[in-house]
This record gives sequence, C-alpha cells and structure tokens, in this order.
Amino acid sequence: MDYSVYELPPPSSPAPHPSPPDPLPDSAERSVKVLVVGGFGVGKTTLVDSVSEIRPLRAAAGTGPRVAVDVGRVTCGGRLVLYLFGPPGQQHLWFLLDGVLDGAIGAVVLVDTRRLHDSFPAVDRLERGGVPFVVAANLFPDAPLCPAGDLRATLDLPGSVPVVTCDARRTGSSRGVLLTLLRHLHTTAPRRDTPPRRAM
Ligand SMILES: Nc1nc2c(ncn2[C@@H]2O[C@H](COP(=O)(O)OP(=O)(O)O)[C@@H](O)[C@H]2O)c(=O)[nH]1
Ligand SMILES: [Mg+2]
Repeated sequence: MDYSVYELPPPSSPAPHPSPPDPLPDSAERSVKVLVVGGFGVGKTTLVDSVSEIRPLRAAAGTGPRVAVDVGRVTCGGRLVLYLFGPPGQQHLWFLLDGVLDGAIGAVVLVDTRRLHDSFPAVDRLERGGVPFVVAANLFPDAPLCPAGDLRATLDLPGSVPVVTCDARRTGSSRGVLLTLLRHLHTTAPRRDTPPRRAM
C-alpha cells in the first residue's frame, strides 16, 4: 500500500491563503484520499461533518446536474492527513464515482441496517475498483440490531472485511471507524522492505 498518494508541500512553503482558518499542522507529512460511501441517507454527510477538522466542503461534482460531494479533512497521529470524499448515494449519480475512486487508498461503506441493500452498489463498485474498505453500520435509534453475520451475508462480504457499528453524529465514533480502516489497510498492505509508518 502506497500512502504517498499526494505529497504535501514542506511546512516551510508559503500558505495558499494569508490566514488559513485551520492550517495543516507542521507535522503533517503525507495526505491520502479516503472515501465515505453508501446508500442515500445512511449518514455519509453526517460522518464527514462530525469528524472533519475543517468546515466540510460541499464540492460540486460533474458538469451536469449540481451534485454535492462532501469533502473533509482529518489528521491522524499528527503526520498522516486523510482527505475524506463522500460522493452522493443515489445510484443514478454513480457515474460520478468513476473519478472519485481514483487514488483512494480505502473507503468506509456506511450502512443503515433497515435497508442494507442500499449500500450494496457501493460495496460492489469498490470491489470492482480494487479499493479496500470497511463496513460501518450507522446505528439509527429505530434501526434493528443486525448480527454481523447477517450483514456480511446480505452484502456478500469476504471474511477479511471488518464490520463495525458507529454513530455517525459522534466525532469519536466516526474517528473510530477511520481508525478501523487504517488498521485494516496496515494489516492487508503487502509487506515491504521498510514497514509503513504507523498512522496512530
Ligand atoms: N439518529 C441518527 N441519525 C443520523 C445518524 N447519522 C445520520 N443521521 C440523520 O440521518 C439523516 C441522513 O443523514 P445524511 O448524513 O444526510 O445522509 P447521507 O445521504 O448519507 O449523506 C440526517 O437527517 C441525519 O441527521 C445517526 O448516527 N443517528
Ligand atoms: Mg449526504
């Protein structure tokens, strides 16, 4: 797994704006792209909002209908910066994902246990694109508890894919999901001569 997807400018480089509202810490060394995907209304925007250390952006995607992509930033361990991209969940907008998958080191698939199938296209797309992912069941109050085995079976997940629960409204919970993804990436990354730096 190559984490050098985007190299950050050295800390001494001039800032792009005179007074950035929330500058990157000087310790930041690398930044990577992480996707937050899943069906419509599963909590993607909520997760990005709860965990982002910058005010999340709503970037317009594509040249056709105006479609928002959630963009957020999270610094892990002071050195690794995650840029979160949350593309729209509606399946008729999935053509946008072709570009969104590019360069992503991994993804979080959010699911609502009341309608697991809504997140299946995301799982399918990531598998076809070779993007590693974890699945997080966002615990809505009236959602039924879903045994992990049932969830795995419904989404046809390989045993190696971590499945966790979360409350996308809570920063700590959302951060925990991202940590699960990073650990999964470290666990599954091919061995190299120099081991990858620990993110946390
Ligand atoms: N109770 C509860 N509500 C949530 C949670 N996550 C999202 N919501 C609500 O579910 C709705 C859809 O969430 P949103 O983030 O917009 O979904 P998206 O379409 O995947 O971006 C919003 O009204 C959120 O406030 C959660 O963990 N618990
Ligand atoms: Mg949204």
